[in-house]
Amino acid sequence: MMRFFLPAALAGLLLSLAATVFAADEDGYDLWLRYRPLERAAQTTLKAQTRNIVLPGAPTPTTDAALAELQRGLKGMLGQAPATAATTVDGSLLLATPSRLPSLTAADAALRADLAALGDEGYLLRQTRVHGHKVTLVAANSDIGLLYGAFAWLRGAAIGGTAAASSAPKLQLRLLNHWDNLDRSVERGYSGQSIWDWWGLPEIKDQRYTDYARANASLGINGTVLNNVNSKPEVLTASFIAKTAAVADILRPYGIKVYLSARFSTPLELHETSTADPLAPEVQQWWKNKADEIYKAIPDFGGFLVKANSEGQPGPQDYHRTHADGANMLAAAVAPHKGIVMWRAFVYAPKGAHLADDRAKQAYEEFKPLDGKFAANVLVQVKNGAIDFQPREPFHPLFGAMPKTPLMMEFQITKEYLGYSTDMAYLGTMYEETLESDTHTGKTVAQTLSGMAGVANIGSDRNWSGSHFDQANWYAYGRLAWNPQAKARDIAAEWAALTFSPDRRVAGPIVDMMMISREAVVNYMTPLGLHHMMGTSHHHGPAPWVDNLERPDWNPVYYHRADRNGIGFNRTASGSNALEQYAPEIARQYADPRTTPEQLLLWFHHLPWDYAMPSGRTLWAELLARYDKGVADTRQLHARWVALKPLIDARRYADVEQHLTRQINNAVLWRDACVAYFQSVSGLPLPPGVQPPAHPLEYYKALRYPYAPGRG
Ligand code: BDP
Repeated sequence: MMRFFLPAALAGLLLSLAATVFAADEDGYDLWLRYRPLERAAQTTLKAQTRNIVLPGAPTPTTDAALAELQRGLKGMLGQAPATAATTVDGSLLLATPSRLPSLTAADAALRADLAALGDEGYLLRQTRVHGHKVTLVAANSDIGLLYGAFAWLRGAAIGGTAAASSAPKLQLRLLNHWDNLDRSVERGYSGQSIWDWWGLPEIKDQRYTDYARANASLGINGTVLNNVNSKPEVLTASFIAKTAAVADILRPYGIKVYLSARFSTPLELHETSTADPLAPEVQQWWKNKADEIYKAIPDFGGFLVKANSEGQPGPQDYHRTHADGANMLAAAVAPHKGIVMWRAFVYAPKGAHLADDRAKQAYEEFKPLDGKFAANVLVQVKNGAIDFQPREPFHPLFGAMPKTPLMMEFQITKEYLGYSTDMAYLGTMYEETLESDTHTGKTVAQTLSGMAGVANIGSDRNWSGSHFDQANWYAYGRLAWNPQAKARDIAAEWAALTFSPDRRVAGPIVDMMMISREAVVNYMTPLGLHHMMGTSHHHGPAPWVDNLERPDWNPVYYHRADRNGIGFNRTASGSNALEQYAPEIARQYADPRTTPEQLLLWFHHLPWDYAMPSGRTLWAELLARYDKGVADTRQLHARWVALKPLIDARRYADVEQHLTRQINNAVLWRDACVAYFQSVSGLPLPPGVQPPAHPLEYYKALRYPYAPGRG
């Protein structure tokens, strides 16, 4: 038998030709809903399963959305969309609920039981026989369940997933939080302007709102807070209620409720009351009236999100009332309409009030005593860690500590502290790490939750999230809000296959890149449990030397506490004792540096520079090695991407390549500045082989970024 060997260069050329034929340039607008043509064999199978689409019963806006999505998806994948029909044939795609098609479950007790277990929003997908015909069944108990099922089925069709599945959300509240201002700027937004064009609303409704709804429904997100937690009173005036109602009308068919961030002092600032004291009857009445007004325009309005007595925001403590007094007053206003209040636990003591000796302890100290004191429709929304969305934090001690209060997790999707949308950091691994942490109260963090909120990274950029890979963080957040026990790697694999290609030569390496990316950022910014060393106010770039800000706990030196003798924050009993806020098992384990996970070492301990690390290196040498690893892994990300060039469309390839080049520069900047600074403090020489920073410390200290994006 003769064999032909292609010269490597020719093979490469053919590969790239093939890729260019299949991979037309893309700008990222389609997200993971690309529906690109399938290979012939897959098309044949899929065509046989979609001879027509049948939806028994009267259509609703939600089933219209499901049918439109199926037709859009099938047209993309097969070249043409099947027609909808009234009756099933062999090969129908049938969408049915028990009320739309009573015969579906009437004679099938097993299916009835399966469906009953899925609740209002779940769905099941199955190849089965209905009315004597072989069909693909998408079944649910509600139209929203059908829509979710349609998206899940399309996902499987696009990447060759299983034909049979059943799924129901584990959390009832799966929200996005937009930190979007009414002038269209976005606090900590790195993807253009706000997608909400408040000025144009309610008349002008961008097509993006519908595509936003589709993307979120495809993940099962069922609520969105439209405006910044640092809220303005005007958002609750009649004209903004009308604008909000217009958005609500667009999102409703997709199962997404709208919510607003409410400023606690709204009635006072609008000059409609003489105080904002939550116990004052005029204030209580004002909020009741306001809720009635909102619900008249938006009957399914979700409720309020509130940031109170934190970072200068007003709140009940201004009137010597508690967070519970404030939250319950608002809760009473929305309760008759089935609304909820999400009250944030991200608190800072206002000036002059009680200030914990360690900022990490503040929220627990204020909220733990209030467990059991909140009204039934209040949820306390807790950031994943006790400081503030750092590249790595231990889980917040409030998880597991408030058994009588429903808690929501607040994750940040936008990467305020992880390199904006310029650096690649797949957050699925970070979310997973927090969610699967054992609180030692009989539950993992995930099991303590009633809901999840993700601070959105969505903006007006063509690719929505500022970079192609930041779309993955929106995706991972949504999938984990649906199932907090899902695995970050599986989610990455699904996203990569949908967003780039199911071809294993593409999706495999991309998943590997994603899985190392966040740890790379941790290493080049804040290794070994260091935290909060970013530039003042904009939070870009290294600034471990900053020591002159108004509040001690705004200064990086407060957090790393490095001096000639050592480094780290002692949060054990001999220090701030923040450890005491965790379950005794954790407190005991973390009390000793030898049994503290290395990745959190300097979060909990202040250690001498010559402390012996398990690696055999001194702490000083280990710190340097981590910084170097961060840079090396970032170079790896770039090299791996370059190797994928023949398989990625030219436009997205170039875009990601430029971001990764920029990331290498950012990693080197962080590494060099931190090495220069910590060396100036420790006075220790660099071990042999460790490269000195490119510039003297003064150079890094003089860097300024007055126009960094996303400032609050
Ligand atoms: C911090 C942000 C700030 C937010 C605040 C919050 O820097 O812009 O307003 O969180 O969550 O991380 O309220």
